[in-house]
Amino acid sequence: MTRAFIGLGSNQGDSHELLDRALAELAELPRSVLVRCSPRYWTAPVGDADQPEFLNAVAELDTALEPLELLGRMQRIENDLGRARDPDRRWGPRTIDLDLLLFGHAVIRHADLVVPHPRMARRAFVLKPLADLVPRLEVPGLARVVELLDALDAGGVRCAQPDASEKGA
Ligand code: A4P
Ligand code: MG
Repeated sequence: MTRAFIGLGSNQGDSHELLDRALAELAELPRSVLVRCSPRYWTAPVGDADQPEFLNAVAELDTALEPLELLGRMQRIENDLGRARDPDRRWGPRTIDLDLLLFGHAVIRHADLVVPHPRMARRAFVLKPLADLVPRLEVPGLARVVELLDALDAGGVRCAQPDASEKGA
């Protein structure tokens, strides 16, 4: 089994519900075990600022799937959950986005899959939830998760655990 980390993001529809459904589908993947999920965070949009905040989290999955097979399964989950792609707006709003952040210690440079995820080191919305799970994990070729996070401004990232105060707001 290889330990993989998957970033989840949503800023369209009921984002908590969509993350719940994505996690339920990850838990059903063959030859895989969904180990745990990080806390969730509301995060300021990165790349294309003119869109709603995202709900972000990171899931830890033990899997015997090959990386490209896992990516294909993740893309099917995105499609199941109503992901529509706008070719003119690469970083625009989405119901659900699943990114393969890390796949064990693998470094993958394939036309359809780059791991570690090429933009993760500069994204607090990825590194904050990842640091909640594995702060001392070494990102291949870079540094420890917590070291990468410390180098960023994490101001646009706030805890979003669904609790009484949020529901009553
Ligand atoms: N691909 C290559 N490597 C990977 C990988 N490690 N994981 C390829 C997933 N996919 C990978 O992805 C485009 C192509 O990337 C795929 O065909 C796959 O073969 P996509 O999911 O279709 O498109 P996308 O997600 O819209 O594009 P991209 O460039 O992956 O965007 P990002 O980097 O995922 O950024 N701001 C906040 N606050 N929170 C967010 O979650 N997300 C984005 C999307 C922008 N801004 C955000 C957030
Ligand atoms: Mg993506």
